Amino acid sequence: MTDKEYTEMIIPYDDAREMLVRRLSALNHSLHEESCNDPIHGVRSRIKKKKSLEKKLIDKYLDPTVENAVKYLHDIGGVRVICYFVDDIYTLVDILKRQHDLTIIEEIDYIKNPKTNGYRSYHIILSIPVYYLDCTKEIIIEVQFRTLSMDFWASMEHRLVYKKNVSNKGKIEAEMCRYAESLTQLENRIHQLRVEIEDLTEPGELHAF
Ligand code: 0O2
Repeated sequence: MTDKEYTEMIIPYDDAREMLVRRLSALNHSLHEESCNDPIHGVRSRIKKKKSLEKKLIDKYLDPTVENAVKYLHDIGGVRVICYFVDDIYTLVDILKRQHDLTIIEEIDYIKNPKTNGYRSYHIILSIPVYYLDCTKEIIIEVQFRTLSMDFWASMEHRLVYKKNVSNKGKIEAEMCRYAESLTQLENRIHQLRVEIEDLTEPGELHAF
């Protein structure tokens, strides 16, 4: 695809990405008003770069055309939502699934079923309508929900080994897998602390943490 074709293709993806980020921010505000407990630590989003989009198509034995990108790639627009706790992720996913104009295309729960390398995250592929002057476009976006510790692990693993040719890969992967388990245990323990704190706190005092 040419640079011009790429630039034109990504416009609605960028609009959809921005709309979803705003929605998540509004959700965070309303959950804060309801329970004084913002579930979202931060949101990052990106549009896949032309080179990496073309590489992904070629890796799938497809011609790197705009048509193939739109038809076969679900992560041209990507949003990553970083939460404090695992149950925050499930709350947000449930709320998004109840928003009528969003269509859930696919869900992968790598939290209940982590990948063998230790990767944990909750992925949703959804389509969101983007309204233009003369038409409405349903745009597909990939949303990844992670806790802080899942994001820490995945960012490090992405930097060190994910889709990379490194020597000693097996050893590094095994070590990273052990760290994923340790982080899960740590996260579970911190979750228990949250429950203990909530049990000892009067409802009116919840804003204290
Ligand atoms: P990048 O560089 O982050 O964009 P797909 O690859 O999307 O056609 P697949 O493999 O079924 O289909 O999708 P999956 O497993 O849901 O992975 C999609 C994205 O999740 C990846 O995008 C990564 O961002 C993230 N991901 C999945 N597995 C791993 C993992 O083992 N380690 C890390 N660090 N991230 C992972 P990309 O395009 O592969 O990579």
